[in-house]
Amino acid sequence: MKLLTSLIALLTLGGPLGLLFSKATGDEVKPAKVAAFPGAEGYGSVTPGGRGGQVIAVTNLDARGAGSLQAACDAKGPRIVVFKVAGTIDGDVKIKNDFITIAGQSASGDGITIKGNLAIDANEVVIRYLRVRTDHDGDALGGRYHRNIIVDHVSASWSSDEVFSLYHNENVTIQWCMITEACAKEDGSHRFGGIWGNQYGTYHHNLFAHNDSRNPRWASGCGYNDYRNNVLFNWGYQSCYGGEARQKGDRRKPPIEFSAINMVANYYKPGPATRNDVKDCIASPSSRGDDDYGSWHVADNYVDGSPEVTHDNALGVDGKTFKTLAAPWKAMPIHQQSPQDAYLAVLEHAGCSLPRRDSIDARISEEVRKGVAMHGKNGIITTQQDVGGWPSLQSAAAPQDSDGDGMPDEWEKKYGLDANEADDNASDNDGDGYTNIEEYLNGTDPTEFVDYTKPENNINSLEQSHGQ
Ligand SMILES: [Ca+2]
Ligand SMILES: [Ca+2]
Ligand SMILES: [Ca+2]
Ligand SMILES: [Ca+2]
Repeated sequence: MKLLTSLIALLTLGGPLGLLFSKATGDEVKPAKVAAFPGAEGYGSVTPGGRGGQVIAVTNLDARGAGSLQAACDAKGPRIVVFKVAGTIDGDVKIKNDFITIAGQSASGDGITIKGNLAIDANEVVIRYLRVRTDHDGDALGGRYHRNIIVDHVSASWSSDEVFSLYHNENVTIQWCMITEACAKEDGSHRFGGIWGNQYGTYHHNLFAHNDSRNPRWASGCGYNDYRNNVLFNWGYQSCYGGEARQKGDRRKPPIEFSAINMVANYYKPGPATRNDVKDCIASPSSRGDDDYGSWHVADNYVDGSPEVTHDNALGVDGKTFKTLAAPWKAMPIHQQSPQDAYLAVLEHAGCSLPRRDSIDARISEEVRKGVAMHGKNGIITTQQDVGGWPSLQSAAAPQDSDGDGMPDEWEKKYGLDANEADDNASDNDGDGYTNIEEYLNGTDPTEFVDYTKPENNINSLEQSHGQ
């Protein structure tokens, strides 16, 4: 065990300012000076997204064509996508080009929902404050074989497979997301939360609710993954499993042939759909043979209704087909809370909470709080209509932005920028690492230098009460 721990320490060249060595590509990945945005934590926070690039406004809810979200995704080069509309986009969205920031928090009214799938098929991706509620087959949100991706405050629901799968990528963070209400295939199977597991992955303050299984399923050969302060409510027949050492037919070069998984300080709350025999199961590590065991560190998790497992998490890890990591592998730190504090913060803030939550997320967070399920069979649904389908979202006028640089007139005037010149959005007037447009999107002051490399300053500036 000591040898393994030392090996992991050697391989983990982490830390926000450290160099990450990308084993799959042989490239050195130099993290950006500051995190993707204030409050971005873990391995995906190294990406600059669309920083310094053009600002593209989404001006309609069309599935494609000029002014659509898809057109903004199709543009090449670094780009920051802002929204001048709110409502539901009826169609799939695919990100194929690298270096993009999608800032859903810039929408007015009730914000943005994609009624379809969102595919991440690119590197250097920042996605914030968006909903993906799919209306057809496949995962609501998915992506594989890419690098440097952070998904923050995204609500994903419904699907015929997994709701939200992001695995076999490198340097990924999934934080403050809601992964809920997997629907069924016609045969009633595959009401799944998600497949997660990336070579260096951070997952914190997410909510899984009303999914039969895969909450999450750790991918085979998923590499180093750190899962903390997440909340799981009302799983059906299985909570979390997977994490085998190897993926058969692994397409990564070279393949990743181990899984090292920290699951620490998460909050488990069984609900009315949770089968009796899995109510106190934190995870069931999987293996396809004696040489296929993953390594797991499971500690400090709270299991509602089971003081025994809460006291001794080992009792909540099923089976013998895994190795125990006596200590967690040394991951990039997050602002970690107790499971109880994380539970409260997640219920208040997770998902697409800006510009405001929709009725689906508001209902689900109340169901979690009360420990009830109002729809489907004990909360496990078959179709979107079981929960009333897509809520109608109110739009509202976007603030006046005369020069079209993404920063409203009023805001530019307040901070001494030029509301009639569009060349001032990509500069960093106070030299703190965030460009002026980012300061607008992050709700920070473009004239005030803040040292964001200090962990105490790396907090979400849009929702102060994250309990951090
Ligand atoms: Ca402007
Ligand atoms: Ca301007
Ligand atoms: Ca700045
Ligand atoms: Ca600033």
